[in-house]
Amino acid sequence: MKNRRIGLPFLSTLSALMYVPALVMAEPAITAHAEISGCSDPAITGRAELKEHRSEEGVKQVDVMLVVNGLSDGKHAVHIHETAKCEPCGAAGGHFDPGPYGMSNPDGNHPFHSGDLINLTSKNGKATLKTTTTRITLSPGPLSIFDTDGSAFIIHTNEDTYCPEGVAKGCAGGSRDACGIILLK
Ligand SMILES: [Cu+2]
Repeated sequence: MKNRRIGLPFLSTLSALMYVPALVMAEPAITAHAEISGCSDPAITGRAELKEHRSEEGVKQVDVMLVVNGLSDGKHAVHIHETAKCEPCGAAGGHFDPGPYGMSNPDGNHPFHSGDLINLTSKNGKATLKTTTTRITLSPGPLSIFDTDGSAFIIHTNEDTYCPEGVAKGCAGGSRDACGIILLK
């Protein structure tokens, strides 16, 4: 008589019962957006999308996507500024930087402010930027851009040189071309 492996179905049922997969609780994505408008030029318009997710090690990261039309061709500094106000664009205040260094030295920390991003390059009046930052969060916490007075994007007239010789006038992009208040979706 052929040896029938009757034990196999039982064993596979047992091993399936013993295998308890780790509970992976998918966190709902936190997203935000901003409508971008020119500070004085109504031809400048755009939109920003932000999405917070965690790295494999659990670090909060925020993807930033920006599309802006109507800027002059070339590079433009982009930062998250400290206040959710765009009228006038100066009301957005300085660069978002809630850490202790930013509190004590609001201008001196460039390009290491929490809200410092990278340059946006405009070509034929169209500009897109895709970047990821670990310096801010959308969720509550010490680096949340949704603090008591909110935050806003500022797009500057010139490029961010990242101030290699220390902070000098205009090295972080100079005057302000466009602004957008950041809102949770
Ligand atoms: Cu700025």
